[in-house]
Amino acid sequence: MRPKDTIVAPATPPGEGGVAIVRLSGPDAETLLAATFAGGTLPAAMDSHHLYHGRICRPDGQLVDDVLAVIMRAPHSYTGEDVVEVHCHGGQQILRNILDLFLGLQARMARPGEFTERAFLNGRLDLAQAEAVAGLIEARSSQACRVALEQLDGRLSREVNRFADQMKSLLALVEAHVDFPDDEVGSLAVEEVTRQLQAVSAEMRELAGSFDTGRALREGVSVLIIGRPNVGKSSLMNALLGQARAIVTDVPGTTRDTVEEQMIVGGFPIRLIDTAGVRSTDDPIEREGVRRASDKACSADLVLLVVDSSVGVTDEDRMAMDLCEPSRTLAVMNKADLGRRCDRTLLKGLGGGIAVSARQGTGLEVLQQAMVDRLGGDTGGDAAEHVVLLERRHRDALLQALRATKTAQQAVESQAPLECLAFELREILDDLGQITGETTPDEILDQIFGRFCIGK
Ligand SMILES: Nc1nc2c(ncn2[C@@H]2O[C@H](COP(=O)(O)OP(=O)(O)O)[C@@H](O)[C@H]2O)c(=O)[nH]1
Ligand SMILES: [Mg+2]
Repeated sequence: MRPKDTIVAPATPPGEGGVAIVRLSGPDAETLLAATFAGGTLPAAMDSHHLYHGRICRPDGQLVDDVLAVIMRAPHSYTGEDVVEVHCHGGQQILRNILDLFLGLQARMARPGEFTERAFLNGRLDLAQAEAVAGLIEARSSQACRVALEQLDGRLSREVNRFADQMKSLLALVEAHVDFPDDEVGSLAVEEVTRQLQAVSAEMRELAGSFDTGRALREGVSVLIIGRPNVGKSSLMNALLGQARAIVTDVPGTTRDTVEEQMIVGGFPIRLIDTAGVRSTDDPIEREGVRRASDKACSADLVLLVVDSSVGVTDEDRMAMDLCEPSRTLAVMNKADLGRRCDRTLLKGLGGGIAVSARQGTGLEVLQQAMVDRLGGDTGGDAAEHVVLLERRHRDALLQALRATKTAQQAVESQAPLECLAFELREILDDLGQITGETTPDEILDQIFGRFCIGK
């Protein structure tokens, strides 16, 4: 299964930079460096994992670039094969010249994700860890980074392997009964089997549920700003973002559609969405905006209901309030600089009403903390203590395993032949193995690694 050819690709993104890195992996990596490198230390004499200064030259001796080169000899490299990295100047043409040079020798251009695929095939990483590499590269917030790093460190794999180990010992027990029904194995303790199946499915269900957090980390949590016109929704959005994105005017009804921006709060990526003011209106375009706002209020992870602190809660505010699900809503009393005429008891259950002034920038930190606390219930807190699934594929494999666990339980309860139970236990093992890559079909592997960037 070990690939025999040597692959090459840029490991740094396209564009200009101080340094670009060309990476080679495979049995000829060192030979290829030896054929092109001129310096004080020749590749054969280089220590593994040490950087050496020299020049990359064409076979006719023509200089290509002044570089640093490193050999990471098998098996102690990312791919488990001989890996060479050439650190050249970060220019597009230089990079192309060096790539062309290696391609003109025996190297082949790597497919996307092929380095990580080789690491997986050579047993350097399991599949969940390999996917974590992509998750880490894509991570856009500190929490997403942390979860991906833990997965790379094998936290998810250990958890999944623990479930698999339990199922394996159960299977061994059941198989012993199938093979030697009259032997000294003792009668299969039905209650014990049921207990173990229940325990493992409870844990698998919890892990599968953590995908909600993982998805929030990857895609961002949606926070919708809602309220009647002119209470300062767009101003609040701008104040939170610290930049003028949404249009702010004195004329009620300016923000006719929704405006979306990204920000990070408490390590969580947030998609902040400004909406048209909620009110009854005859203008069809504005009505459409209001309709979209109420649609979004239903699907948002968190709603910021803005009221005008200096005016108090009006009938139109109540219209907006009616669109909100209290457990996912925080009331914000904006324009606190103009005074406070708001009856806070009306905002009870909506976080009590947090006083801010979008204009003066006061109260924003308290609001951000309240947002984190609200989101933390099903995101932050979870992420810190438990394993979090980042991949829908992992969640689906767990759900599949859960279905097989249920069938296994039914087999036990209905006293079906033990072969049926053994069959379901093998199914569970197969499903769990999809996460770590033991049982993942080749075409799925191709899909997974195909999503990676070139050079990873
Ligand atoms: N005094 C004061 N005025 C504000 C504040 N926030 C917004 N405004 C003003 O209220 C008006 C409406 O603001 P805008 O953000 O467009 O409201 P929206 O219709 O809810 O999006 C503008 O004139 C803002 O300058 C605030 O905190 N204090
Ligand atoms: Mg607006």
